[in-house]
Amino acid sequence: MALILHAQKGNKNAYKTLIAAEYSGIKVELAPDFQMGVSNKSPQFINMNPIGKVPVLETPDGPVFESNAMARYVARLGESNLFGSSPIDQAHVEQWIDFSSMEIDDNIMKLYRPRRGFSPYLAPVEEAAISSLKRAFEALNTHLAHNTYLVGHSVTLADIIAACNLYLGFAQLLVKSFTSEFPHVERYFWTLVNQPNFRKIFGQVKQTEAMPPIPSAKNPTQPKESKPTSKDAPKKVAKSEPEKPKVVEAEEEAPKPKPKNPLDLLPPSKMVLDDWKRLYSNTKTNFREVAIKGFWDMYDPEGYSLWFCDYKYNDENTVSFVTLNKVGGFLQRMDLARKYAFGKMLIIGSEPPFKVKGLWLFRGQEIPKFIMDECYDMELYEWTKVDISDEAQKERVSQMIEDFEPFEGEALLDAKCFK
Ligand SMILES: N[C@@H](CCC(=O)N[C@@H](CS)C(=O)NCC(=O)O)C(=O)O
Repeated sequence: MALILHAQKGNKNAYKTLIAAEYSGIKVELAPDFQMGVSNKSPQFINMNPIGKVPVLETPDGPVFESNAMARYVARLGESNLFGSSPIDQAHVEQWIDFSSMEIDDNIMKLYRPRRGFSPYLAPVEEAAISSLKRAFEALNTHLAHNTYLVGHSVTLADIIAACNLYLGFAQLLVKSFTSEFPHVERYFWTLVNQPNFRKIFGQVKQTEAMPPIPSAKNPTQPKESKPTSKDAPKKVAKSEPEKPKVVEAEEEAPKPKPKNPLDLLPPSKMVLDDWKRLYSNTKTNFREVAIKGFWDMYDPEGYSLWFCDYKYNDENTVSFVTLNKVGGFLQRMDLARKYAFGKMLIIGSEPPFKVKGLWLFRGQEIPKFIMDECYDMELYEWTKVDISDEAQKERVSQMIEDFEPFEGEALLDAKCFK
């Protein structure tokens, strides 16, 4: 029998239960016809949660309210390892759940509620919340510099709850100039929200480009919670919804027409990127003579450019699998550039700290702006355009494409290709 989740769509606290359910293999259905401000005021709802707040989870053994408790319940029902495998892991999972609730979510809500008109706006309160949030992000950033996940080597409930709390921040409040001070938090957040079990629930997440304006007396933001509309009508089963950006806290945005990518408007190139990718993939022997020679024969310096990249924080690459995951996440996030790019990323060294260096082929003469704007990893690298009139640079390109070892005198820990 499925558990019934009472919540309006887009409620990030309800997502904690839905994502935990994906990991645990537990069936959860959204209560039909839930209307914020109406359903949660009904006597039946007050019987389930005396404070009348959402979400609430209806189980065969009675209701559970408070979103962290609901997610814990669902995590314990299933077969998953969402609490880790030892008492100390469990303690750390609980530690990070409390940290992300009290140090992150509490401060995010102190920013969110006044900006959205749900509570009065007071500048000193906002300033204090920002400074507490920065303190929490600094601590989180330090932890994540050496850890892919909050606890152990796989997703736990702590990551699910942290991601849901960060989600509201990234989607509605925290612009790039704020989050870029915390590159490991950014990497962590984007890695999580792109995991299939998160993506099913969040859809495609986009970082906000601006803080909501401060509500003024002239232009107050209407508290949406008290004004249910037909738009609040819930979807039947969140788990099987098609993937699309989800709207946080029940707000709809009009779909924008998709502009053409400026790279599609460039003069045609004699180089066909897919032909090169095919040659790269299909060459199993004599790589230098076949693939590398083929690359230089095909390369069109007018239609494409080559770039070296160098990770700026190599001294933090002290753990091999964290470094590999970091590069893997970068390549996943480059998915948006598949039509316009080819890349090689080398993880160099047999001892930590590992160096991460790469070579990228981009359509056009510059690094495409949409990639710079949308893939935050780009800022973590120093980018240098390859001068192909310089034979030494050309040779370096060839070596990077063919995973030449030793590369600049060092062994390769791994080489990853984006094609
Ligand atoms: N600590 C609660 C927070 C619940 C909460 O604040 N819910 C809000 C919506 S996100 C609500 O129901 N507001 C309506 C109200 O205050 O009456 C949890 O994590 O479940």
